[in-house]
Amino acid sequence: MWGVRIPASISPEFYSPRLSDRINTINESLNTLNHSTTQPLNSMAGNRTFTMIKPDAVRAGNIGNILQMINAAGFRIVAMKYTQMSKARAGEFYAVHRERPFYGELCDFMSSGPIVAAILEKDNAVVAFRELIGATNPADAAEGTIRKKYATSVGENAVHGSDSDENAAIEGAFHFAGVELF
Ligand code: DAT
Ligand code: MG
Repeated sequence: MWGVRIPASISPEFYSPRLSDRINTINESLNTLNHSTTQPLNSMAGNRTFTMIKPDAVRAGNIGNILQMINAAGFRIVAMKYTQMSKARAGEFYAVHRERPFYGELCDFMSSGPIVAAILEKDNAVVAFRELIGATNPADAAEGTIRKKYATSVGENAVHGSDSDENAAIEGAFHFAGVELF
């Protein structure tokens, strides 16, 4: 185990609020570090991706169907949560698209209801998952893909999938703390 944790039993009022924040940050970092040292070494080797089951698919009752396809395709669930992004959080998540004409619509839609966020593991996860979800526009998506089956339009396209190992790591960390990964 790394470091000496500062016990929560010591009343936070004892410290200044700033110091108390610093202590929380340090304790969280230690949790993450301790947890990350228990992860398999190959967890760094490009075998993880990040996904969201988007609000349209949740509203349509397709969480179970989509998880079944993900499972059948051989992905292991590393982390998962049912949550909702505020418009500001959705804007942050999709900041790379901020100059695109559909950015406002995208942020409204992605914050319009709950999503399922997950980190998935499989060899070559990013590419394998992009294959499983299909093209952005369901009209162009191959037969048997998640978007072909469950997306209704280019904007409301049922699922997100990271487009690179680097973005998978950034997007996973956006939604999950190290201690939530298994
Ligand atoms: P993908 O989700 O396949 O990686 P992207 O990164 O180009 O696609 O775009 C992110 C999301 O933005 C996409 O899933 C849905 C929305 N979007 C993309 N192009 C759009 C368009 N032409 N009109 C409306 N929404 C669009
Ligand atoms: Mg993308």
